Amino acid sequence: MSELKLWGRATSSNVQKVLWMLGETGMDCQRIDAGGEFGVVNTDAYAKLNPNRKVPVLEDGDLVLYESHAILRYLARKYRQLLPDDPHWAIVDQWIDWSSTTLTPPLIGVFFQTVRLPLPKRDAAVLDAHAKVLRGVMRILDGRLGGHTWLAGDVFTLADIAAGTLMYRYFEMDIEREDLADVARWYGQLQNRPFYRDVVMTSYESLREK
Ligand SMILES: N[C@@H](CCC(=O)N[C@@H](CS)C(=O)NCC(=O)O)C(=O)O
Repeated sequence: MSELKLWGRATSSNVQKVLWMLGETGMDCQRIDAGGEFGVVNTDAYAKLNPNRKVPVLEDGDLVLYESHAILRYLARKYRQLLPDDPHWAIVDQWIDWSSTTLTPPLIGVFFQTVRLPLPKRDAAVLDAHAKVLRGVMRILDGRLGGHTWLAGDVFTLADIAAGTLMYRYFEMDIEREDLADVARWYGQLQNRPFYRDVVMTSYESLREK
């Protein structure tokens, strides 16, 4: 097995998803700081790896891959980890896509309006709009977890990594949160996983723009 190389700063939630998976599965990987305060993404060499100039990027031998969820799926399929047997992987895929399309936009929208942007750049109307959407989305998550131990069913999978990584930001942000018992129970389960604590539950203070 060639050495895995992961480009991306450890404060990026999308990098954290990959680091969490690597930790859960005991895969070795060399991480190289890139993005944010580290730059690198603006170089021509990096654009060849990812023309979007975003992190993470995974290199596995000749393979260069970007998009955090594509990286999770690649590692899971290649190394047969954290993905249940057919046809249940479709449910995992469903919740990974749901995380990208439905959970991430309002949650990161609220994160920008309450953490990342400096006060003069914040907009109360934008915050309200994102917060309103997020409330509905979190109820959907709670409904799903009401009938299932983990997001895709009885076992921990990539779906928990994709959606669960964002829960640290959700629960740490200074916002009103509804009482969602099953989301709270699931978040407790995530916090019991050592790599969640090591990789995801880390300070994001350096992300506050001055
Ligand atoms: N859909 C992409 C999003 C990648 C993305 O937006 N990454 C952010 C960090 S979370 C980034 O690279 N921001 C610019 C930077 O850090 O310089 C993925 O899942 O990998």
